[in-house]
Amino acid sequence: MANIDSLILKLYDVNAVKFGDYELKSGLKSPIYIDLRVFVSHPVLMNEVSSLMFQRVQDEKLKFDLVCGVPYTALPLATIICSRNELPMVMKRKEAKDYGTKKMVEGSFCKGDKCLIIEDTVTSGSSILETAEVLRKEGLEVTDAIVLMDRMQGGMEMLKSQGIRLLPIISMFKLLDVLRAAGHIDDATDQRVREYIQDNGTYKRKMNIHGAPAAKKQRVEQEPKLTYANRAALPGTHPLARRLLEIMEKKETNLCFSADVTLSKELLRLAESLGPEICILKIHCEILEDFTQEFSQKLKHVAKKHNFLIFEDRKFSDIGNAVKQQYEGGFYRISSWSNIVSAHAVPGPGVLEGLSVVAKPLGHGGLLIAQMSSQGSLATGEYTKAVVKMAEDHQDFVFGFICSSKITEKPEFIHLTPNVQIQTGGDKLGQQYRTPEEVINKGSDVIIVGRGILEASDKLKTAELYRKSGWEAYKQKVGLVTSKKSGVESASL
Ligand code: 5BU
Repeated sequence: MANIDSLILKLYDVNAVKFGDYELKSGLKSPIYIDLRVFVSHPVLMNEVSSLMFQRVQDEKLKFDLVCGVPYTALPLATIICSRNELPMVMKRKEAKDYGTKKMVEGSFCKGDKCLIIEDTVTSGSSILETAEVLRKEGLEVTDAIVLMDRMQGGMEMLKSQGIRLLPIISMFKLLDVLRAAGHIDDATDQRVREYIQDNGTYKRKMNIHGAPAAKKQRVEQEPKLTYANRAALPGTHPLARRLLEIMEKKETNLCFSADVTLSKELLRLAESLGPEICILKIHCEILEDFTQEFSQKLKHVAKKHNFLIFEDRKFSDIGNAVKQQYEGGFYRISSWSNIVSAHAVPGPGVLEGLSVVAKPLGHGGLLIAQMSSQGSLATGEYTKAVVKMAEDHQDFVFGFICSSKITEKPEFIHLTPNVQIQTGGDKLGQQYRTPEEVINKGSDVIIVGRGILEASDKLKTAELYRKSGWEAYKQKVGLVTSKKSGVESASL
């Protein structure tokens, strides 16, 4: 069925399916990780899944009086199915209330009513069975369960032995077929997962994402962290952020070089030599004594050649009408050469509306200043929260923040942090420095380094050092660690 194929691809796009070397809380190893909890953030997908589930109910001509979703992920799915089709629902509690009625099942029902179970993923079948047992204790009858994804690890057989027929929408083999045909997984991964299923989930071999022996045992205690590439693929990611994340992944760099120099010739020379090391070149055009449009065109040319983005750190902070003119006109004509600009949130949303009129047709994007690295900055606490909210309301223009640490969990936003030097400390004018590792570990994505590179005698070597240290910190953070022994990458998620 074509719509199942397209659903599988969408699940992959929203990171509900991942491949790697996972060790589940149960201790079981798995080369595939399925997490359908992300659904709640994708209403169109939720509707699609709910429709397919209900279609299956109709195809099978199932007879029932009530519907119950297994908490938590299947609860919203059951709700949509019931609401759209005007079916009564009951809810099973995770724990009995310790006061009042101590009920385990909420809703109205009569003894002998037949209850259909809805579930998102089935591995062993124990979650469905647990729900069924509670419902049965209340006098309800349970004979059927609809599940979106069957991991084919014995759940169906186990449930059958308990009198429950499992009706899956997607099987693991179908999932592999579609992802392989679309080029999302290679033959080796496909084979590995199939072997895993055939071993019935008792996957004992130690392996990593490349199939080589893993250097050390790593546990999955929580949801895997998203890589830059994963985030680039999210549907809510701004096109410019997507481009940036792809550049970062391709060039293995999260280094933004801040070239605060006064002569255009020097800036071009630095861009040319450090270009391969960086994902963004940040400038303050007003610092240049000899800015010309010819220079800006040359800079664009170098940026294209070395595949980095140009960021004019203009920190726009006026009313919409003024910033619009400052951005596109005047002496600098910033919008004609800069992919990214920064803005303060102080004036309110008008500043973003003014900038976005210019940026949108050109495919540019903006960063909001949510925190500042200078001592005594007022951009803290409630102000920072309000900046995040403003960004969320203007995602067609704002794709990230200048900040000192992670300020939102939304993976489509990129965090860029200035004040980075390998040696900590500060300058005499209130700047306070932190190391690349510290910054990346605090949840930032891009390190902005200026004088740490500019003041070094060998700028290229120093830029390379910053790039490597930022990239290593990122790999550690997302679990793509390089084993010193084997030099092999493994996912520790
Ligand atoms: P440095 O030489 O690495 O200290 O340069 C830092 C750059 O980042 C400089 O261009 C500042 O304008 C910019 N910056 C910053 O340092 N701190 C901030 O909070 C913001 C920008 Br916003």
